[in-house]
Amino acid sequence: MNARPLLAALAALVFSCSSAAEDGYDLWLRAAAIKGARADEVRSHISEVVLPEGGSEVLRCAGEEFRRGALRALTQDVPVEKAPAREGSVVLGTPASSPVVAGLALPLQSLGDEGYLIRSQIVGGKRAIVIAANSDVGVLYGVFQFFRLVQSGQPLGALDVSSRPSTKIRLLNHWDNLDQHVERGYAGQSIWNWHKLPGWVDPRYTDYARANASIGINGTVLTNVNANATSLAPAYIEKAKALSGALRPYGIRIYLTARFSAPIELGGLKTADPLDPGVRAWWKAKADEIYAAIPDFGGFLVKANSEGQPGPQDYKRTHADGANMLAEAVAPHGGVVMWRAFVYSNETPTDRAKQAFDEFVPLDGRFNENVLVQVKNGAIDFQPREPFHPLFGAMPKTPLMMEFQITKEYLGFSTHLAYLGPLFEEALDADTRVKGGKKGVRPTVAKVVDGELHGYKYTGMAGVANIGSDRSWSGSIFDQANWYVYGRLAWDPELSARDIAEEWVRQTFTNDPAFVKPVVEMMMGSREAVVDYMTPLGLAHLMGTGHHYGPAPWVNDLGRADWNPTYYHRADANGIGFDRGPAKDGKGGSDAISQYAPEVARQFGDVKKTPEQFLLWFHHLPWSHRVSSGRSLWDELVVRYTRGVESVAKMQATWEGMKPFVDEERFKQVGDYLAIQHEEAQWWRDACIAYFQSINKLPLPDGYAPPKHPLEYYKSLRFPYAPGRT
Ligand code: GCV
Repeated sequence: MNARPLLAALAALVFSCSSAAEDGYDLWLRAAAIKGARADEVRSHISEVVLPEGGSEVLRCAGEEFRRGALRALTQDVPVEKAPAREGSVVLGTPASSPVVAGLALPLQSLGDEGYLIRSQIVGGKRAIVIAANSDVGVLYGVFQFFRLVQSGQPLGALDVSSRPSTKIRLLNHWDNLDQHVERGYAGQSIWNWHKLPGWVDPRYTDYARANASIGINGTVLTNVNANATSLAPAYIEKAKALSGALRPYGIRIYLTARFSAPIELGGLKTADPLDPGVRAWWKAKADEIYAAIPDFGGFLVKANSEGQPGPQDYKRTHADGANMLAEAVAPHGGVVMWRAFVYSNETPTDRAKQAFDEFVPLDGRFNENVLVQVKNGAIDFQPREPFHPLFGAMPKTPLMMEFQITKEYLGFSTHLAYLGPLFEEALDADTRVKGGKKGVRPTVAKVVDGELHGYKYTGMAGVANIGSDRSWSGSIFDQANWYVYGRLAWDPELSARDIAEEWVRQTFTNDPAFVKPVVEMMMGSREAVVDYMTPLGLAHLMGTGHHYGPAPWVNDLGRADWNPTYYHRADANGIGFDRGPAKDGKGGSDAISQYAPEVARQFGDVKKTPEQFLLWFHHLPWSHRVSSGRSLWDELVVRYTRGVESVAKMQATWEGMKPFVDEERFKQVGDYLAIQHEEAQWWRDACIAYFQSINKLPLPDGYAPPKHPLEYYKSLRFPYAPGRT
């Protein structure tokens, strides 16, 4: 590699970036120049970099990332050597690529295919830091981890860090349409410019790949699960091939969504019946065609027989029949099929929360080895808070992938500050209490997903991306933290949301404790604030029709019962909440609780033992019901709604105090968005209180202000152009 042109380019990059506005484009990889004594310390540990000669594209990227990181941190390049020439060198490589690394006999075995080791040790008589792995991508991940330590002010003197991912497939799911509209996207248009591909490969794709690799994401589903068969047409395979070329050097594989009816729409067949030999042959040929263009294509993601999407049930076949047909097509190439469990039907007379379980549990053991069933964290739909999905733990013979939503469809789009780390952590840490898994392993959702409990061969996590064409990628600076925390937890579900928030804050803003502490605190409380002002005490799905922006708990006239907020809250003059306990005398609950393991079902079935945060998810209770604070349920709802608004006011005050630490542009954007959030939190509170009060006719507790407007005002609001619509 000729170092000079690269150096010149990197130097130009650093200096152009340092004078540019802080618009968030550089994400957590912003890598501010380090100053003072810390700069001397860092310099003493990275006086040169020892790189293997040649090597794969991925390894070359690891070397470039190292040099870029060093240049940004220290505003000077580090010399490249073949062996340590001076004290304080950093050695990168695998035993296969680097004779220096091979000579060190490092304990790499336990790191698997993607893990890394970072360690301080003497190499060739010189003090050094070694970043080593079994694979080139492991080295790349190690370099990113190293700069995480550098940029977050960690000591570098005695490093001994090793890490390997808990899940194999760590994906973003883009709900991006071919016309660049992003379903549930609040950050502009899709970054995939299908029209200009394959001729124009936007350099932004490389920045996207770097950002993802830096947090361990190793794949991306380019297209919406509400799929368009055109994405599998030859011209689009060429476009996807060009994209895969941009992402591959950073270890990112591409995946596509498969529209189940594609054999009819693209192939001109009369049927898409998964047991039809012609249909099977069509998919096999399609898979062969894709793999001929993209040899490391990851596979297909499928939404079938859900919200109007075609699927195997159109032919009276099962989800397993459909998934297995596609799995057979990609298996010879090492691909996988991710089949979504997000299915519910208006025609099915049971609680929507029960339907995925009822549909999929009987199919356990009937999926091919390379099928993963992808399950949302909760049984309804990415609400501000849901109990964990009862499918986790209930399909021991089928790999279950976690699906989180990073984009905030139900949590205030990109103008509300809501750090999702606590939401993800709460779901992953939930104890399913299922029996029969590996002895000694606590059966948490994380342990189901990472395969430890049931010994799955394939494991994975998917996050519905919040990325778009906005300069800030995610629609706001703080929404970048949600992309970041998702990636970090997909790598290691045991990490703490708080630690990850701190890591992100340090890299994105500053290491100054006067900033880090209050901002991490603010982030950690932010999701709970949203729960309070939108859906306290286990309420769910009270959002406006279609766009899901703002409150509309009164809506009861939609085409499908289970799209109406009234279906979820069931408020009447006597009480509120969804009874999911057992049915009594033909009346009462939906019995959704019986889908959980017996101990969990007992807890959720008992009003006194149900965690208050899920109270109205599982129980229909009188307005006068006493909650743990001693207040009536109604008073408690009002208190929580109000508390949510007050929490946002506190966030505003915290942010005001951060002015000395933040550049003008980011300070202003965050402050302005918090003002929008405050106004909208008040709107949520007032609209919900006005509506529920119109039903129960109860007075507000003393000292609590009435809604600012009459209910009719809130009902009259319309948002025909809210972003992200279907
Ligand atoms: C992609 C919710 C969203 C839809 C989304 C669907 C899904 O219903 O509102 O936009 O469709 O979930 O996850 O498939």
